[in-house]
Amino acid sequence: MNLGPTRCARLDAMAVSGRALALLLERQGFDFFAGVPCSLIEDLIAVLEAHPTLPYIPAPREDVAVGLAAGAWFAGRRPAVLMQNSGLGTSLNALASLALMYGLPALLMVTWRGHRGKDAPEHILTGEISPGLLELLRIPHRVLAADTLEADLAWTVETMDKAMQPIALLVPPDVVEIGKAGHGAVGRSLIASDATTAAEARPIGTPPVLTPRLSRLDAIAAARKALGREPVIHANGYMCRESFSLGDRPENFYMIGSMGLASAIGLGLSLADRDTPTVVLDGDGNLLMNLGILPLVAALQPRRFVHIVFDNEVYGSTGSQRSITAEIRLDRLAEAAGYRTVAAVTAADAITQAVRTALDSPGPHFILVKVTTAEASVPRIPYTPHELRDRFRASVRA
Ligand SMILES: Cc1ncc(C[n+]2csc(CCOP(=O)(O)OP(=O)(O)O)c2C)c(N)n1
Repeated sequence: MNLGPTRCARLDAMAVSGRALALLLERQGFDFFAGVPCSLIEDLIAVLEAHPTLPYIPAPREDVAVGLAAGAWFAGRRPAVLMQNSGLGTSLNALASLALMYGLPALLMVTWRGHRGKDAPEHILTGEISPGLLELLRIPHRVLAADTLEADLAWTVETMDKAMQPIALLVPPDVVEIGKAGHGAVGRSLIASDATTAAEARPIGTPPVLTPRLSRLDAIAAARKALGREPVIHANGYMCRESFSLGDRPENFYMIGSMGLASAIGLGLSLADRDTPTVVLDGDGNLLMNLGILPLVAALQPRRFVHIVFDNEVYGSTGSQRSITAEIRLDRLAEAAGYRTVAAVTAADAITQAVRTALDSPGPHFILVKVTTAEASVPRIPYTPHELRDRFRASVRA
């Protein structure tokens, strides 16, 4: 196989293919991968997802990936954690008080969104401070480049073994090809090698798998049919853009960062103003990142809280890497946590009806909407973060 840099069609820059990078990582002895996806390394993850021997575990949060890597290292593996630089924030404590404190070697492959100040608003500050964060943590790091790839990886292995701690490689855009590799199965090599697969292990009485019928765009349209002037918090990713394309309203708060926190914002709003119905449009990846919200909602019982999760079983916004929701039912978790009502729907009429019923009755309500992985081609939200803040607050307080 040619391991040299190849031409990247989408970025028109010299870049290494995901396959070549996976091979180099394998040659350096990396044999355990965990992370939360970023589109900058979607091809690498796609190769790992389908790889027969290199397990990739789709972690719900980056700090969980750091924990998984620690466990794998104890078992004799050489682990790598794949994360976007936004995940440095999410995993700061796991890095400081686990990986660094105990001295647990791992490669941190950190994609560098906001590189040189050119990116969407949510990446600018984090992009600027990413090397500084690694310096503050005293994590040795290099910026990965396609033409020094082998040397960079060799340095990483040597340094992590010598220093006995995590070592980071910052991956700017244009270094790894994107959009060429297809996606495989969830952690096939680890999970499928077990005697029992997660699907086979389902307890008797678990409801059948839900078959999605609608795209998320159509499902959002069906949900929105039931809405009046309720505030709606949208989870980050393409969901915002799709909802925006269906018709903008000041009562829509579009999150363009802070993955996982749409439900927390909605809960805060609902607790501060218990009479106004609050709707959260969440994603499966977003909810998995903050699963603790389910018992919190259940414990606090906000009566007008409507939590709708569009579950496409993938991290669609970063290249459709599989999440774990093909294996587990989020509505079952919400039910077990103690939401007052729980529904699971797939058809347009049923979605509209479920939202209507939820808005008209005491909650908290949880509505799981299984959708296909189809993604509409929709424009970016044109507002600045401050504009979004001001118009939303004004609409809530009106
Ligand atoms: C802490 C953190 N890690 C990773 C990302 C990159 N990221 C942005 S959107 C997204 C996927 C969200 O998945 P989901 O909620 O299932 O929505 P979908 O994209 O499928 O609509 C990811 C991984 C991020 N923004 N923040």
